Amino acid sequence: MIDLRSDTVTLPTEEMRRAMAMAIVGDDVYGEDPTVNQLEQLAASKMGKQSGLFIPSGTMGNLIAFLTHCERGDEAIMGDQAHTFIYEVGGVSALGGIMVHTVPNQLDGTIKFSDIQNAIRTKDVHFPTSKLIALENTHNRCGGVVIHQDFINSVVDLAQENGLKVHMDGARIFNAAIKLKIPVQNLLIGVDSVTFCLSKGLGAPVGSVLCGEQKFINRARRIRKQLGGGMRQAGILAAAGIVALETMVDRLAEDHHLARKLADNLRSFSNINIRENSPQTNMVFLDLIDDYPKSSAQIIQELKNNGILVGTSKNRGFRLVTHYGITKEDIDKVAEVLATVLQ
Ligand code: TLP
Repeated sequence: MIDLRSDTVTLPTEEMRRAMAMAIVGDDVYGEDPTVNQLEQLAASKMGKQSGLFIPSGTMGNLIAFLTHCERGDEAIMGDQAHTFIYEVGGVSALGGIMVHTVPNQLDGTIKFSDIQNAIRTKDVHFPTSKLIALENTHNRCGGVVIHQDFINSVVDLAQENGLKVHMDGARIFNAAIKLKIPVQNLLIGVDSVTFCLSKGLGAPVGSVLCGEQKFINRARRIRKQLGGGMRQAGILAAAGIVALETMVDRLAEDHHLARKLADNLRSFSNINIRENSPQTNMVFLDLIDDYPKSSAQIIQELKNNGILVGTSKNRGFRLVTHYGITKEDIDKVAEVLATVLQ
């Protein structure tokens, strides 16, 4: 199968498997797993933060960040296309009693400055307290688009002026940094916390790291335990994460190149439109034109019959994600099969 549903489907490299087999481990709930400690330090230094915390998933990383920044009844501001709003099962509200205050995401993944400004509550006995602004980079639903430093800086300034914190859902922040050809920490200046994923384009089998100031991470560690996310000999997993950070970041450029190639191959097809802003990184979004007779479910099935898996997006759209394990030949085959299926 050529699996373009997500970069979450990547399989660990040989080097990761060897590192996992050889990892020196201990009980991480006691802080005694040297490999986890090494991963957390490495991750924090790459993000330009004081400390890191190894977490089973990106979803739990975002949840822990929200629970650490906010108390019950506090409000978190985020885009209406944010992963934290749409794809995290309402966890921050269900488990944290946190109010989600959405503002429209623009097509480029940003949010209008005035919309954020207007969403911040004044002090009034009737209102919830605004505590947090959450951003996402790259922005998944907006097309895997890159959020630039100037926008992030302006949000950080606004947050600081109003006593709010900023959390970055940086599940794919390395894709953004590679695309912009800048150190990842430049995208996180003044940002209070960031979650990034080891188990997407970086290819590790499991895990994300939450980074921030030491005091924040100390509190986050307690919340991870409260949620049942305290892992024991987790160095087996962290070992793959270290290999991911050391060997898999630069190659993300290949995924971006293949996504661009795929989009270029499909651009002349008359039954689909490549979505505006796509692809900037490793995601190609496309939509069936309105009067095309086949349903998206039908297309997905026909592609599957030909050994190709793609994801759905919105009503009549698809998401095709390039990643480690996808080759130039695969991309050519996808274009060839789509040409037949879309006739
Ligand atoms: N996203 C998944 C699905 O949940 C949609 C995917 O296939 O893209 N933040 C962002 C921006 C993400 O895209 C994801 C995963 C997460 C957080 C959550 O990561 P995990 O899957 O580790 O919980």
